[in-house]
Amino acid sequence: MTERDRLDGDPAPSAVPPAHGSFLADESIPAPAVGGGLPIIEYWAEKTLSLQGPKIWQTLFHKSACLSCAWGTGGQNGGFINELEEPLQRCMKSVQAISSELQPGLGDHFFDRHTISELQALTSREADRLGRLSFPVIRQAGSDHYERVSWEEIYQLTAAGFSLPPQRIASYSSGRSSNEAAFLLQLMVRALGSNNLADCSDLCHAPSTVSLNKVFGTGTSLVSLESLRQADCVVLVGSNAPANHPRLMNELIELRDRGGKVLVINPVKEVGLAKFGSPAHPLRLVQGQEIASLFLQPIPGSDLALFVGIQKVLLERGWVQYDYLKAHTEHWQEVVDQVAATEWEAIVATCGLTLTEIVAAAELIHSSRNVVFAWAMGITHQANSVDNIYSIANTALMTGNVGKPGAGMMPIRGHSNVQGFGSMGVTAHLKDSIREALEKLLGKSLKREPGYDARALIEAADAGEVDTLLCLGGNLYAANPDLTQAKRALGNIDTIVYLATKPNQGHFHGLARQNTIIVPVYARFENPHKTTVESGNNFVRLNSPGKTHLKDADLVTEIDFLAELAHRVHGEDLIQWRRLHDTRYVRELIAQTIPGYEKIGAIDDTNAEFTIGGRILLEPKFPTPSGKAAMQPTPLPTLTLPTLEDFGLIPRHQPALVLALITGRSYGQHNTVVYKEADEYRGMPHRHCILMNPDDARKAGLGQHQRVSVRGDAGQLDNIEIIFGEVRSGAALMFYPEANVLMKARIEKRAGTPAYKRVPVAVFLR
Ligand SMILES: Nc1nc2c(c(=O)[nH]1)N[C@H]1C(S)=C(S)[C@@H](COP(=O)(O)OP(=O)(O)OC[C@H]3O[C@@H](n4cnc5c(=O)[nH]c(N)nc54)[C@H](O)[C@@H]3O)O[C@H]1N2
Ligand SMILES: Nc1nc2c(c(=O)[nH]1)N[C@H]1C(S)=C(S)[C@@H](COP(=O)(O)OP(=O)(O)OC[C@H]3O[C@@H](n4cnc5c(=O)[nH]c(N)nc54)[C@H](O)[C@@H]3O)O[C@H]1N2
Ligand code: SF4
Ligand SMILES: [Mo]
Repeated sequence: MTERDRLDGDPAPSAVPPAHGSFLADESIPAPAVGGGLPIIEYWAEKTLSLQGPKIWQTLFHKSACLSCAWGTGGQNGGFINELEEPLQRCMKSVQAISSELQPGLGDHFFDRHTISELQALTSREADRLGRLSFPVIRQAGSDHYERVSWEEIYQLTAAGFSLPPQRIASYSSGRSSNEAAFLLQLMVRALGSNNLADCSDLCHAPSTVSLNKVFGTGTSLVSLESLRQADCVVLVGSNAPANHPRLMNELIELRDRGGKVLVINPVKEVGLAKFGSPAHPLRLVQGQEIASLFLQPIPGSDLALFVGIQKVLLERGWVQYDYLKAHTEHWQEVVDQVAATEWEAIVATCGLTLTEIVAAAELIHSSRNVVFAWAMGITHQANSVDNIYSIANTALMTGNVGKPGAGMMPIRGHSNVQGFGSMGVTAHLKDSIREALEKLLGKSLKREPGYDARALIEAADAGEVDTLLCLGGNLYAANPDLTQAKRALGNIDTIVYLATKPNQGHFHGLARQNTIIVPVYARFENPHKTTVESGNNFVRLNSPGKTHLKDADLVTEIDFLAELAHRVHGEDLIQWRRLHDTRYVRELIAQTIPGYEKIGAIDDTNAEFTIGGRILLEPKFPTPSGKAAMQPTPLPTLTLPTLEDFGLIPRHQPALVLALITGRSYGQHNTVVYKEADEYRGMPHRHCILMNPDDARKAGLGQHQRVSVRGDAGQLDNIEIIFGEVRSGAALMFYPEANVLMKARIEKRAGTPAYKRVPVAVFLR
């Protein structure tokens, strides 16, 4: 397939895992002793000195926020500057993301030459490497081809789909688009009478939003970058920041340099969390800097028990800050009583750590003045994730570590504008204050019942209850658990419209019953409109207009597409929808309706990026009804695993064992999009590996590099290579999205989020 091969010298990998035994032991890659390090510089050099190099540099210096993660580098002061205006803040992942958007466009006849059946055989990486989507296409029922289609036809079909009963229309979105597009999307959908605004955050940090709102009355990070700099301890739970938020590693290095401590909690001993070499500290790039002062490896899904254990130590040693609890919190007595009543045996048995380890963690927190508690998917991708975050909050409150500089709760957000989507009201559960402001704007009362979140959307579609779906970015198909169900569910929807920059597996597997339309859009740095995004640190970035490298491409901006669609479905009703092509006007509406966003109304004149008001808490006064933090009791989870028989296997019949599988990312992928097959940092040479504890494997009669089958409750993957790594006994790790065929996933009911970590699987030799 020449379109793929021409993109670079790498032969495209086969869609099928290599045959049994074809990876010899000597082809495996030893895991390095340091995360980050020289490979980062090598990657920079390789990319920026390549033919694409000048364009990459130009884009890196463009005044727009990094595409990749929500740490939020870049913006008006140039591509390399963070919100404290410090230079040289750009990591390798931003280069990966830019380089992928700078690919050439698909050839005019690409879809004539390749059937959808053929495209369905592509891996994630192969699909991404086809190149940029550069003209609109449609696939109609019964056809095995996408075909070029006119804009008029697209608008007519989409507007017809959005004129159906509002409960049967929905959107899904992913946090790469702008605040302006997000605001417009939700305004259009809500004005129709639908609250079905599913978003990738439903699969990600929704439990953080739910629990932070409940306890503190605000759903985002309580800590600014400036405040983080004043911490003398960071507790980092369930995050692989060296791969997923690399610039956060510089903060941890600097914290250690000023004598601070880092407590890492993760069942996998991620090498970069033990030791990290950062290009920002060139003298220590190769040998690395110690990150974790203490590294604890609990049983997957048991963090809550560890935090209750830490609280019990605080209680038993008289280290609880009762004055703080009495003055600034509610329900503290209930929480303290519950901790006192929880037996040590239950705590230790649940989290699998020793009392000595738990005491060491409590001592570390107690002996620090200002502690920031930071977490990511290891905490949120659990069936009890809301309780998990409550247990972190309780620990922070018992030690007086919320509402002062240098301390607080810091969810580490994923996509570069996922938090902005939430702020703009793209959510199935809208806050009353925003609904009321929107009602005033539209002069119409809006529906109050929550809509479908991402999982509910798939379930509803599976039940035949959705007619029309608009996807603003993302890959709803591959991001979901149980890909068989996801495909079937999407196939029940009459019309699906995908707005995207690049093709992904969802465009080939997530086909609608009647019409599947792909609308090619501009990436952030090439968008002719001025736009804004919001970082995980609550900082609003302004993106200058740009130009695309794609010659003769027929792209549309997300704003223009949504404004035109809104005009077609609403006419001149309610507001002047066509005026919304002007993003300055959209920002005026945002300033009127979104709390904390008042300053965005003037940003076109001032170019002043800003921190959103009311979110960073430097005093223990909380935006809850009582002004106090509402502590929540946290029941210990019961962590059991099914037996081999439950998976239909006969014990002792063949080498086999049941494990708690963690599914997550390699540093060479961005979510469902794979850039690089190997994960050198974990010693995993390709995507079809399972990282296992050597003792677990040996006890079951399995060896390193052996090929096994992995079976979950939804499906099975064969020919998976065992790689030994520093994973806690009883746990294992595989990559998503490939692993999403395996599980149905339990759902955290209060947040709708699937438990992608701690997935029960059987690993066996066929
Ligand atoms: N390079 C890169 N960067 C990204 C992304 C990407 O795909 N690639 N994606 C972006 C997005 S959308 C997100 S949400 C973030 C994700 O960022 P992370 O949350 O760091 O990503 P995950 O790979 O899901 O891994 C989470 C970590 O949790 C650990 N873990 C698993 N189970 C448990 C548990 O029970 N307890 C504890 N304490 N830890 C556990 C895993 O071992 C792993 O180290 O990254 C963002 N940035
Ligand atoms: N098993 C398992 N499953 C998981 C996870 C896990 O850890 N384990 N993580 C979950 C998490 S945290 C998340 S956030 C989801 C991610 O789910 P999604 O956000 O749905 O998926 P992405 O892979 O980030 O979407 C990538 C696509 O977005 C499109 N895109 C990129 N930039 C733009 C743009 O500017 N505009 C538009 N319109 N489109 C653009 C491109 O076409 C690209 O192919 O996956 C979830 N699924
Ligand atoms: S840390 Fe995140 S925002 Fe900063 S440059 Fe890297 S990927 Fe971009
Ligand atoms: Mo995410």
